Amino acid sequence: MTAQSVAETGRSGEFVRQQNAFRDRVTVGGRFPPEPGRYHLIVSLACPWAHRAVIVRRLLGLDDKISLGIVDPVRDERGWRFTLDPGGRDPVSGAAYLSELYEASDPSFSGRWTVPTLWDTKTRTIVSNDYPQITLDFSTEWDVPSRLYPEELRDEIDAVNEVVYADVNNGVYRCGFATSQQAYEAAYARLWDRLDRLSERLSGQRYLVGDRITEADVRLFTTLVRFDAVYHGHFKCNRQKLTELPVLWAYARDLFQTPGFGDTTDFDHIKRHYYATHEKLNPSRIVPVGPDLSGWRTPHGRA
Ligand SMILES: N[C@@H](CCC(=O)N[C@@H](CS)C(=O)NCC(=O)O)C(=O)O
Repeated sequence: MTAQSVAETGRSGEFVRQQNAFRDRVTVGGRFPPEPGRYHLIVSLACPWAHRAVIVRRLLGLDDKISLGIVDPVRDERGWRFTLDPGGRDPVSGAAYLSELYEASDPSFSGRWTVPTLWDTKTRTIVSNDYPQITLDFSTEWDVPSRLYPEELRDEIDAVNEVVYADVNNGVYRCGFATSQQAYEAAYARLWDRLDRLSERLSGQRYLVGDRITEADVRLFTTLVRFDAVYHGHFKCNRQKLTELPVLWAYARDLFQTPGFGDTTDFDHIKRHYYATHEKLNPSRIVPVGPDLSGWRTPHGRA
């Protein structure tokens, strides 16, 4: 276990997520104004927090305004690598490792080099790795016809996001990274109680808030789409599979078929990342062949 992962475990064995280090924002009139072609969004397609930003960028039609950098799903001891790019370097920033961009932005930085990272090509610095704010700013600060975070629904979206984050998005990590039976069982109970409540909520409505897709659906989706492939087994979230939860399965598949969701989901990256990266949970690094993911397959999907 590295010093970094020790720092992420609380006294009774519960997983404690670190704070995000770069918290500037792209804002109208701010130090980093929204300018097409200026910013580079660096993601791992495996990572649920980064996947949010990829989906929102696509849903808002920001693809041609904000470029996308994709890292190798498997990190080495120096972190995320641009091995998928020609010559092993990100063509926009020139980096071989994401850590180089953290170092260039703050030579004294000593935290984790995380995705998503929003890089400013003009000042050659990281604007943000603050994933919850990155997607909200895409919706509100760029000139896009957006209904993902409409003012009249913000309170409700924020309230749903808060519990979905605590119990589901981060809840699966709290199950997987618990280092005591008690911490694991507490996280497991919270996760399943919340999934049951979300099933109930979605049994009477197509989307989480209002009558169209919002930021809240994007955030729930990124955990649900990874559920059977990694969280059910690798993180021991195994009361049921998503495919055994009729309401959530139908909801997730409905979203998967919507352009921006299924077409940004990469099950190969997801599986290779989780099983090969968390050495403590899976020392052999063997990536399981199953489960059968063909239930997701759609004309838009990459499954
Ligand atoms: N920045 C947040 C969320 C983003 C995040 O956790 N990204 C993961 C991938 S899913 C990452 O980049 N991890 C790199 C590391 O832990 O070294 C955090 O640190 O908790």
